[in-house]
Amino acid sequence: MDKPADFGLTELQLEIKNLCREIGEKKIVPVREKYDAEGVFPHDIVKDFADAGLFGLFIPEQYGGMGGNTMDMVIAVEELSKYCAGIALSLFGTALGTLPILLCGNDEQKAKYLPRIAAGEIAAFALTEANAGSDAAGVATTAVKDGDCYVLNGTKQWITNGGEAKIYTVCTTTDRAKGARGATFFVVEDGTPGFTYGKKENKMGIRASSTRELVFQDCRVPKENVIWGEGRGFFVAMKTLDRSRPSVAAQALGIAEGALECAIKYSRERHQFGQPLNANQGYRFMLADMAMKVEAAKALVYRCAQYMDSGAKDISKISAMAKCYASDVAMSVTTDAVQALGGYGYMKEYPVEKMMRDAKITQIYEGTNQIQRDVIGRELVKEAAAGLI
Ligand code: COS
Repeated sequence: MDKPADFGLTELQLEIKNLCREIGEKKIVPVREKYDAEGVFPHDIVKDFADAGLFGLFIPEQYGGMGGNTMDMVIAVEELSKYCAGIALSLFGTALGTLPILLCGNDEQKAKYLPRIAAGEIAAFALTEANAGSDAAGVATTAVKDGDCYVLNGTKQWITNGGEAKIYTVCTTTDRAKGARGATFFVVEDGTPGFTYGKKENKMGIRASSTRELVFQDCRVPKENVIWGEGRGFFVAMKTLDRSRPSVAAQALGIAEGALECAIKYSRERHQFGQPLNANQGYRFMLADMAMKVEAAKALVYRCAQYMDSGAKDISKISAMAKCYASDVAMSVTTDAVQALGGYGYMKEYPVEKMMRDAKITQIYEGTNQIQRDVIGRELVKEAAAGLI
């Protein structure tokens, strides 16, 4: 079912895959049910990720990482998400929090923060607020210049790795009247006076991941922590999301593959009417539909990663396509996997009900799938206007 060689993966990528499989089977599977039930952040497994060098996957070698190749990250996230999408999120939520520094930070910021992250320090990306989610330019957290600092006031909502991260990249507005052109990104470290944590969310899925409010009350942040410059925050966010969405796509793909594998195994074991379930043509049709969707999603997600790694700049459309398609597939395949296991699928003794709950968020976060379709549509219109279609 899983033939990585078909996609021309390098030796290193196959090694990453095997390493993640080993961590998944030995470390994640024994705890995933408990962490999901109790909503426990996986500190022990994050340490395993760090010891295995996985936090270096998205960091260039000069800052202590392994290179920062999108395909390497996709392989790792896909494999880990087969076992637990919530635990895998601690890793690529950190990549998301790192991307503003990586893509738009200056040399000093990169030298200061990237080696720490490569060594296993958790990072988080803070864009969303009560009234700014899909409307990324609607951010109301203010940053007002005061001498050598900016003073931040406001609340960020639903922040992945919130409360667990040491390094936060935070979108504010320095001039609300300017909308998208008034947004400014900062690096804010855990422990900065005036920066505290608010409500921890009780979620449907990805329950081993921490999702929490960040509260800024007269929080003074040095001007050196501005990323890319005042008024460029919206562009920092857009560039970041274009780069990070393939990880959500890989998470969704991994969830779907995990669910399909579970359904196929179950269909051999469970007997009804004197034969295994998979002896029924109607049942096989369902498995076939699931497998086709997974294969198509995999081709798109890998194509997206390879396109990004080719150095291409026009990545918004393919990134949105991969995220949108793979997450729709994850929702559909996990729902069918629950159906394929029947009553057992609905019970917690099999992992497919968790996979179905975990899949749902992939259609929502890092831009809802309605936003992804909007991004794809806008790019098509632009391409047509430029005579490319
Ligand atoms: N890369 C670089 N620049 C981009 C860009 C991208 N991917 N997308 C938009 N821009 C630029 C536009 O070209 C425009 O620049 P000009 O003013 O020079 O023309 C500027 O940014 C504003 O763009 P636009 O007018 O399209 O902004 P909108 O407010 O209409 O929003 C969407 C555009 C919907 C695409 C944006 O708000 C978005 O991505 N929303 C979803 C955010 C999200 O994912 N939230 C989830 C929580 S974060 S985990």
